[in-house]
Amino acid sequence: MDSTKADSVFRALEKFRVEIPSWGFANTGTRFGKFIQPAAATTTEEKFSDAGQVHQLTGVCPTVALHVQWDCPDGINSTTEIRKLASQYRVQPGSINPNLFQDQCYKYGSFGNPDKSIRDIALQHTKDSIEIARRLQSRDISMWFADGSNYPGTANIRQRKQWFEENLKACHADLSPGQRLLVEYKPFEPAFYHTDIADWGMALLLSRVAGPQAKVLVDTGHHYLSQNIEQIVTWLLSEDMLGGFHFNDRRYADDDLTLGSIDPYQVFRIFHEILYFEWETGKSADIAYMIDQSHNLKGKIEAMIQTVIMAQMLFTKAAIIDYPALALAQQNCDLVRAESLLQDAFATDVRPAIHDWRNSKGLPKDPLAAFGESGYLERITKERAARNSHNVSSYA
Ligand code: RM4
Ligand code: MN
Ligand code: MN
Repeated sequence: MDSTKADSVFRALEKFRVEIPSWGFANTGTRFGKFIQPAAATTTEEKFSDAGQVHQLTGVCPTVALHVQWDCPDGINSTTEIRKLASQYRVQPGSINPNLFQDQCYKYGSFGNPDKSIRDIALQHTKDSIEIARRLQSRDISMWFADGSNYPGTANIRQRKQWFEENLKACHADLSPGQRLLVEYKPFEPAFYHTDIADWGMALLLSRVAGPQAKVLVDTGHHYLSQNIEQIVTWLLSEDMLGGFHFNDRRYADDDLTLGSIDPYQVFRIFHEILYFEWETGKSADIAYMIDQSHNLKGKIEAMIQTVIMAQMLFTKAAIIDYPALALAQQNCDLVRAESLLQDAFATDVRPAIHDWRNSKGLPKDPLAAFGESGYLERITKERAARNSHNVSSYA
């Protein structure tokens, strides 16, 4: 790799940060059951500790996403404890995720529930989550809804849309000036006939109705298989409506596999569109990169580190695309040249430059190997094995 490209890799790594999810360290499973890992985190403290390890070894994960129900058992009152954990483990609270799907009252939906008293409970929980975010100085409140229906004719879809609009507007009114409401979409699961926010268009419309601080969140696993995700990304960028990502990979549905494990070129194409936008417009895209994956069988911390390494690799590969040449090739309809510019960048081995960057930051050249040698896994396995030997009931 020539030195100009190596410089581009360095510059890209300087600005690339990715948030890791607390629930990625917990025992999770499939709808058929859970396989317990002896080293998995069960308390919020353990999740912070594990996230701190990932950040210490990679240097690029300074924040951890929290799910209110799983990580803030005392609601707003949990924030004192969380602040303590954040300073102890040197990783800050990141996006706050209200949980509008696990309580029994949400059996028939949250914001879309025909029962107003349930919609109000969901609204109050979201307002509490906004307050939690405020106290933790978290910018983003990430809204994912399990709302939907399983059989044709069973839900008034139009009416539910209106209820969503009302509640989202009410949430938006509660935001502090710097905060954002991120609206995530998902085409199916857990509902199998309709989902209230099924795609990016619905998320976009609802965000616009909610207010200017609402943006769309793209979870890479939340699309039909042949969907062109990077096109969605470019459209949202051009509308200034792309707020964040939940990165993961999948082969079939919302598989939540480690990033780039199935289709690294897909992630590269997404990064390419973002960086191309920045190059062309001179604006920097204000996007929260977050990981949303759950590892049933892979070691939790190793899987997270693996994803972070992969994300850095794919981001830097995109960062070395020759954009002036690409713009010219596109203008001239020079198809092979244009496509080759992407393919050449993707085929470039960026790892030596990434190693140099890590070296320059005093970080281990190979974070996975460093983790293996650290003894951390052996220690937590001993400490946590007994508690993990009996099943845990909450999802994460
Ligand atoms: C959903 C969605 C949300 C995540 C939950 C746990 O499928 O991806 O972002 O918070 O899972
Ligand atoms: Mn998600
Ligand atoms: Mn998901």
